[in-house]
Amino acid sequence: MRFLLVDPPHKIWTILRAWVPSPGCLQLLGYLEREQFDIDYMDCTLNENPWRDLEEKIRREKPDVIGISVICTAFIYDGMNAANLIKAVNPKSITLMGGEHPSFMAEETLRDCPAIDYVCVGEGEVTLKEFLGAVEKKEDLSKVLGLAYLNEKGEFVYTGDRPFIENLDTLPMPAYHFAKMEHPYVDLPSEGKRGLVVNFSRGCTWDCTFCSESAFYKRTWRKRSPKLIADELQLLKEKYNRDIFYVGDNTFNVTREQGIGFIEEMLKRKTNQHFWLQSRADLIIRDEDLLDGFREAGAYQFMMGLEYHADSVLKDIRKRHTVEQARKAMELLKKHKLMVMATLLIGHWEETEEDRKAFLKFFRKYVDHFGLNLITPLPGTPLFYQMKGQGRIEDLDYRNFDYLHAIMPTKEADNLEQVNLIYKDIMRRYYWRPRELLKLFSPNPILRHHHRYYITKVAFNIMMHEIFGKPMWVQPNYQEYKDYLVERGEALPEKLMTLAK
Ligand code: B12
Ligand code: SF4
Repeated sequence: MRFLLVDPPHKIWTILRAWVPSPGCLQLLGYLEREQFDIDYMDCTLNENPWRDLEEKIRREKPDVIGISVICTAFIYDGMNAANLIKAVNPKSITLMGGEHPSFMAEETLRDCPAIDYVCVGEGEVTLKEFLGAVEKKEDLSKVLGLAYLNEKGEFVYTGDRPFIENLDTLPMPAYHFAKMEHPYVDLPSEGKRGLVVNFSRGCTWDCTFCSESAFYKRTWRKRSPKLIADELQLLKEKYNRDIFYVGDNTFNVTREQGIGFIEEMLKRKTNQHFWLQSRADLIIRDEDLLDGFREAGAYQFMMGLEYHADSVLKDIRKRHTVEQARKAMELLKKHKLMVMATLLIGHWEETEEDRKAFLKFFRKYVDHFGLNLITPLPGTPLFYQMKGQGRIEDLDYRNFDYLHAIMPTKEADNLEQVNLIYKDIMRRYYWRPRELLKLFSPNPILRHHHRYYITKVAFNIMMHEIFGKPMWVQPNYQEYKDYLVERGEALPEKLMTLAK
């Protein structure tokens, strides 16, 4: 029985133009390979003609089961379109979708897209293994935990929660050999070196209201041991020539021991690799004595979700740290020569222009990388249910749930377009300052490179879009599914055209 895992054609991240394989997919492949399943992988973002190549592959190889990965809410329609295309080409293929959004919205996903046979709810490895085993042996799928589907009567069935894998060290290494690591597109632009996104832990023990991660992992945190992390990084250096990484772990150093272990291992290995890690303000303060060690071990930047400059908002979103702690953490990182990347959330209900002035004043003093986002009620999060209950969600087109589009109005800006303009205005006010432009000549090579890249590529593109209406950048091989169907003319059933979102 042949299984194909598909990362459907979708836009890559315009802001960073990070074009990297999904760590979750590679982890699933590594697991299934160890279990000796007959598997294949297609990261459609890398294909010259993503939809056509997917169609041809299905027609040619007719995999028995096709898994579709959807890691962002914003990609759900891409996943549905892939399922529609797969079923149109080979109705016998069984389709199974996994990832955060379909997990939270399993019933809605199944009802909206009949081409999806099953949804894997939650962590994928064990569910997928049991699912494939049961399909192969024609066993009862209702016994496989973590599955959702519609039965013959059209009723929604959920087989029950799949327990989390207790020890992540029992997982094999992600199957990098399935990814096209040498493909010129596979990159995370940084300092002119070829980068990658990696992931070494799952979840987070805090409970910020907007966070889909702590909701998905039910406020738990599990991690790989520092030795295995270092083994993986060493492999990435030696076999794939990767020296710079965005470590996607929500909160890298939930425990001090994890930080200490990482520092010790990386200092021992001397691989001379560089890392952008994620943490929280309170943990940076707790681990002040480790910051030099982190730097020596290769960390060049900490990204923290500092969100806002007012304690009332931090309390409202349950950030569980204060503005004073945010300031202190930024100062400490500077003191220890680590760059500060702050992810920030604007668009709060009570927000006024005065607040935005104070917001800019507070953050621009310290921040090297300004990760400005619009607060977004991601399905599955407490914020989603809260906002839904209050009738504040005005846009339910999931394509826009990428933190860059307004989904909710504020008390003052009562239409979404106004909120979008506010976002653009803050970006302009932050980036077009002499101090920010000076970073183009910073002695810090990473900061200098990032700013040159950002200003010449991203900011310039946004400016041209706004002034001259030039299209926003998307990767050259990106194609909307609808456009593909038009290009294909009669070859696909007409019904598909109406399904294409
Ligand atoms: C890697 C990553 C990226 C990479 C994408 C790489 C890629 N090719 O997909 C980059 C850096 C480019 C990126 C960008 C963005 N990302 Co991102 N990213 C992550 C990150 C850090 C790690 C994901 C990961 O690998 N996790 C580890 C694996 C093990 O978990 P997993 O992917 O969920 O997979 C498991 C299950 O979901 C399931 N599963 C998944 N797929 C499938 C398929 C099948 C068939 C089955 C059975 C199971 C299954 O099994 C897996 C193993 O257990 C997460 C945060 C996090 N720590 O998870 C955010 C995250 C996924 N990103 C997010 C977002 C919003 C974005 C952006 C839209 C913008 C932004 N502001 O960050 C952009 C735009 C994306 C784009 N246009 O490309 C959100 C998504 C939230 C949501 N519900 O929409 C997350 C959760 C972070 C967050 N909370 O903000 N991202
Ligand atoms: S600290 Fe970060 S990862 Fe943890 S719940 Fe809050 S936003 Fe999510």
